[in-house]
Amino acid sequence: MIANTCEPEAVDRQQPYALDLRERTFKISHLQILDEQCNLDAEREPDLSTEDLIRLYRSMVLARAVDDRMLKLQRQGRIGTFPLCTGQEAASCGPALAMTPKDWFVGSFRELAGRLLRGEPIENGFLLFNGYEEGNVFQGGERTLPVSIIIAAQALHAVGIAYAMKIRGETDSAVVCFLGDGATSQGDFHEAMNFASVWQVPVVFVCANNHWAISLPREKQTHSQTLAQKAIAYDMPGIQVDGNDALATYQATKDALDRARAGGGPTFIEAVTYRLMMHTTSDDPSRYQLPEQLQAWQARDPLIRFKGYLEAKGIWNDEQEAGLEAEVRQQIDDAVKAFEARNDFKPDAPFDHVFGTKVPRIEEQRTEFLDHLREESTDAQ
Ligand SMILES: Cc1ncc(C[n+]2csc(CCOP(=O)(O)OP(=O)(O)O)c2C)c(N)n1
Ligand SMILES: [Mg+2]
Repeated sequence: MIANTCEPEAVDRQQPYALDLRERTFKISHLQILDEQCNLDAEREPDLSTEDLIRLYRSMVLARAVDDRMLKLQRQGRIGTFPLCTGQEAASCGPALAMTPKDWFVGSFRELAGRLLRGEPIENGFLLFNGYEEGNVFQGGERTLPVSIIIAAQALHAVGIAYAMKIRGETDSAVVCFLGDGATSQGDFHEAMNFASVWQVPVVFVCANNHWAISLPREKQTHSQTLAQKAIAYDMPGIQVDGNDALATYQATKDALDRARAGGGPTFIEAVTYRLMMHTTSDDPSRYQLPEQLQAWQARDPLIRFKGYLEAKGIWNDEQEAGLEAEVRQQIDDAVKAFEARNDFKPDAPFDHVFGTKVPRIEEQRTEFLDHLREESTDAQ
């Protein structure tokens, strides 16, 4: 039950005037369908086909394996620095499964699992984190926006797209905007939430509260007890889900998308999860993270519990697991091979995209940059 305090009756004229009258008159609901011991809330179990359930599991397993391989490649100097998604697979895969190809996927940089489920090729991640523009492009991905590195900027893009859809009268699609806990401290986030609500646009915010913004813990990010309650000030539903429970992230997003498409306006979902690895390969979490906290969250691993659920349903077994592992390994090997066979890297590509046409000042900078690279490589020889 969500009781918003923004109703006119929130103002109680009978109360004596006092600055410290801050009664908490709202409650935040929390959705969990499959807990960490694989106990299922059968009443809330989503009506998903075996095919969809396996697709969901497959994407989570694939993302975990891609993360692992990319980390090895990065340590060998074969790709650049990148953000890891291990532990957070359910927070993007459940929502991605709830979306149709007509919905817009507006992400940050930690939704590899959801992107793979949506059909993005594995190679894209290798390309993107090695400076190739093409890492953001894929066949059928016209409604998947590029990875946003600028924290919370994508929330404005999401609301802008949703506003355009409302003006065009598109009622068969909506926007899902992914962001992190740290993003809720950015001005862009609040502007996006405000306009989403004022314009009542079809957008669903999925905020992965992974407890960290690099090394800053969630407790130092905001004084609010939950991130979900931030929605109350904008008069939109704000709920919390177990972000490691793929059934819950799927169901909450599906409900919010149905509501958005029916003209019900925006929703904010806080998916409570945990970043099990480093922020990016440039980070060392052992400098700031308590080992006990990490261990507690390892036990809540989204993959382990989902596999247990599939097994209990009788639609998954050890043989299928071994087959999936081999298939995933092969897929990743092929993607690495294809990526490493490329020799078309264009270091000055960013200069192509500053303006639509060539501008003399930018071209001067391009020449200067390429000269500098040449000098550096001559020095190195
Ligand atoms: C506007 C902006 N400020 C700072 C940064 C540097 N930065 C990169 S990731 C990050 C933390 C983001 O935390 P959160 O939103 O919780 O996402 P997470 O990394 O945990 O997925 C910061 C501060 C940035 N990319 N953009
Ligand atoms: Mg975070």
